[in-house]
Amino acid sequence: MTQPHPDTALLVVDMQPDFMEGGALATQDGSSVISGIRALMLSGDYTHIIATQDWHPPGHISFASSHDAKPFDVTELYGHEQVLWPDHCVQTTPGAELHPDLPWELACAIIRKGEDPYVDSYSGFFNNYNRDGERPATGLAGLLRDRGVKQVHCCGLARDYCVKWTAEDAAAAGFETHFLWDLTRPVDGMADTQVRTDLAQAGVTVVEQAAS
Ligand code: VGL
Ligand code: ZN
Repeated sequence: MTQPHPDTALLVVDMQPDFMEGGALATQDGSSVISGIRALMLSGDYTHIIATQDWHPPGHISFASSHDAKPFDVTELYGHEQVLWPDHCVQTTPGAELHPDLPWELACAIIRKGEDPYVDSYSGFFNNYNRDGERPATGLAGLLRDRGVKQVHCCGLARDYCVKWTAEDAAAAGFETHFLWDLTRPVDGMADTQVRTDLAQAGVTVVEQAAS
């Protein structure tokens, strides 16, 4: 792309130290996507750049420490599978900050998620299921529609959770959705094949190499 595309948005998901090397819930090599994402943000190709930020209160229901459980144990919550995570992205802690090496001044909005103490939230569009069997919206779909966005490009962390759920919800909401594979990193690299299958099923286009 050489011209900015007014109908395309870049969604930069959960680029926070807790998801990078040394962080509480590190992905594989998470910091290695910083330079490519910075380049995309600075490219001028995107009229709309939106960030998401995982932002949990202490004692969040997704934390193993809130249950009698070990990190990465899987349980059921409101009838759906829930992975129990190490404490991560606790509001106002350094690990929850948006990574300082990215140009956040170029983002037009930051969607915080996971603030409800009793509900997890992977996607930038909807929370995970709550006790009423609903997935409350964040308002991101409306924000994008109001700005005339038709296509979204998703990158960030983690490939197999928050970027995947965000991309699937974007496609379901009617946006033409690209998943910038090389600008994502997984919690579980063994899941890559399943992630590709799920994205294809959801109608998301995987772009192998966005960074140049
Ligand atoms: C994420 C697990 C828990 C993510 C957030 O950003 O992918 N994963 N919270
Ligand atoms: Zn989280």
